[in-house]
Amino acid sequence: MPDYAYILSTTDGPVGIVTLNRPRQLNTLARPLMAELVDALERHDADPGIRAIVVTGGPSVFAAGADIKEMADASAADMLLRNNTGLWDRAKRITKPLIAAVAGYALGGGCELAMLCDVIVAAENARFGQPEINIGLIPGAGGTQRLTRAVGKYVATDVILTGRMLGAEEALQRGLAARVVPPELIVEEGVRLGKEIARRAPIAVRLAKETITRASEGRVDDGIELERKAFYLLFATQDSHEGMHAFIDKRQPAYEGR
Ligand code: CO8
Repeated sequence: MPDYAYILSTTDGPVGIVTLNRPRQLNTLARPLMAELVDALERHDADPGIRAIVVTGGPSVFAAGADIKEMADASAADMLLRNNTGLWDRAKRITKPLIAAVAGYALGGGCELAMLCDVIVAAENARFGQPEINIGLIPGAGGTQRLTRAVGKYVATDVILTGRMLGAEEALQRGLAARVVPPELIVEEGVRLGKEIARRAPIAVRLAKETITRASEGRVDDGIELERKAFYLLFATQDSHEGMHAFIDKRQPAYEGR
């Protein structure tokens, strides 16, 4: 395994363990961290000795979301060109079961990372949320899609429009988390689940993951992905601002294709 700066990547028997390891920044998902995470996932995925992969931040914090400082001065075009979602797309192509072992905050992109996994084990101190609305944004890495499918439209709307957090018990009740354990046992429980899966026939496990993913995600998020990028990009055009101002000024817009 390469020498990573922001994560740790280890194994325990047939289970790969990737630990986000920037706790002082609450494991914010800055691009370099995401790049390392995806690299480690792909290496475990390619290793025939590995049958399941645990993604965790250890017993205190999972991840407080995308790095707001990295995004604060970005234009729509910057966001599009950075193509950070490309890293998320690569994570989605991992074929082995991903187990999110979540303790502490899993907010914004952190919650989205947990939901990109196939199963979520939560510590009693886990706090799930999509608080982007508080900074004038919406979830950008699948949160509107996956949270809605996990907990239903009405609870997801409550959570996404208010930014409120779900504790571990509520996450369990609502079907977001599959199990709850004390924080000090969170990694152990993730690995235990990984080993349980590892005893099953690998090809059956792989196909089960693929078919469950199809059931829960279908092809909808492909469309949403495209919509999001298109929406961002339009704010970088003169025509969208011309159109909005023309509407407000009650005049015909003069579009120039720029
Ligand atoms: N980005 C950058 N820095 C952060 C973030 C973040 N998301 N969260 C925390 N930090 C920093 C704080 O600025 C602080 O830094 P410093 O010590 O230098 O001042 C340090 O981490 C500790 O944070 P706090 O002092 O705030 O700790 P508290 O215990 O008081 O609060 C909270 C913890 C509640 C987690 C609080 O930090 C918070 O609300 N954080 C922001 C959470 C948030 O809004 N997350 C969503 C971000 S947007 C997003 O995730 C969009 C995903 C889209 C992905 C698209 C991919 C292309």
